Amino acid sequence: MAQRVLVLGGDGYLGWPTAMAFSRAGHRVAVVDNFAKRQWELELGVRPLFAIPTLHERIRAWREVAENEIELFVGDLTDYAFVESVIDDFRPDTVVHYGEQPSAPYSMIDARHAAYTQANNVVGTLNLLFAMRDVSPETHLVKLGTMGEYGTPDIDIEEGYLTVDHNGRRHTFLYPKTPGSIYHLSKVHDSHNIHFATRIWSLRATDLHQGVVYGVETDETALDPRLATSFHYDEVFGTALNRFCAEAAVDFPLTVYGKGGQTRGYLNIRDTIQCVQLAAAHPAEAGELRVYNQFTEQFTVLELARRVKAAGEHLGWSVAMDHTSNPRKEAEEHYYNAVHSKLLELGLRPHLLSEELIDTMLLKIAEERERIDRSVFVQHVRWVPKALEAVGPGRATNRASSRA
Ligand code: USQ
Repeated sequence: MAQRVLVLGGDGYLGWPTAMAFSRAGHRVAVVDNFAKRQWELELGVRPLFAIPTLHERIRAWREVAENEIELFVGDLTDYAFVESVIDDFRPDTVVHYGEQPSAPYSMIDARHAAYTQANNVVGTLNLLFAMRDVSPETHLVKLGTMGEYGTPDIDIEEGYLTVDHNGRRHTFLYPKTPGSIYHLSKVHDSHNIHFATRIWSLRATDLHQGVVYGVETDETALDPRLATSFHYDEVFGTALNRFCAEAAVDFPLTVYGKGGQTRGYLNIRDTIQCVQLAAAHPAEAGELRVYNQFTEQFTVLELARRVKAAGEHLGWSVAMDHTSNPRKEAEEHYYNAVHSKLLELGLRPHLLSEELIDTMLLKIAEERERIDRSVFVQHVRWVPKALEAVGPGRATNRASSRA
């Protein structure tokens, strides 16, 4: 059934392809963006691999190519009046919420970037929840959360909830979270706020705990170069496999952080779109927060790098691999077993990572080789500043006692 779908963050890597896919499937679509991502790119001196026209131009190109309209609201989700007016005007059946600062490294640059990330993400989502409560309580929120909310606990990761037996009694809680960055923490805060809004105001929500996304293309971006998605390969906005492919394309040693045993869930950008469409087509009940673990396969970063190296060599390229010192503080060898069955039960048909798929990515990226800036593969954002690493964990205490 055709829905009114509002995509927050409609100018982004996932938001734009999602908006086109819903539009092509016959839904009425509007996008919201404040172009903050374009500002962060200017701030850090990075740009997407493919030249990305303005959102207004992309919408015009979509009208021309697909003969479909995508409506546009320009504004900031941290401005409550703006959010309320958009919800009131458009009255969405589904809100797909990607409108957040998505990078872990960006959130770890310094106190200002950490505070910005959490304020932007948490307040934006909070405003949305209040606007839904007051204006459109039947709207289904499809929120992009992250697998990184769980961290890497030494037990199996369930799909959102964990039942605990304690002193002879039993209760089901949101699965405990041990996130690894200030950005991932912002998603944890969102999850708790959304849980609250479903429990107290009977809103309906699906929190998609998404793994690391890779890919350069979807059915819709492939229709016209002006519809390309905003693909990043730099240290701050690029994700692991996308970076490795761009590095291979310019003979830059693949940047495996530390031992490379870090295991995460991964999925193709085409599957992100499928998952979001499945969630929208099967809305949550009033008062329900569903959590779906949204990924299709688990890999260590070393396995990914080896696969990219093999695919590159198959194309006749020389591909080196480098175990660089890990700029992050994270387990480099750990147990990881995350359940991910609910989206498969809804009908997800995964596009798995094959050598052919990596070849296709490598060739598509290589077409834009001239635009790749090698200097942004390493941008030196560290989870623990070098000075602190040198002094060790006693530093805070020493400082406090010397002040006392
Ligand atoms: N890594 C490398 N080399 C690189 C880049 C990353 O070894 O050049 C490692 C990281 O240390 C980490 C793993 O690869 O262990 C994944 O890192 P990533 O940068 O691909 O992904 P991450 O920072 O976790 O964040 C990305 C998205 C974020 C999303 C998240 C899903 O930027 O928006 O929430 O993936 S998840 O990882 O499941 O939390």
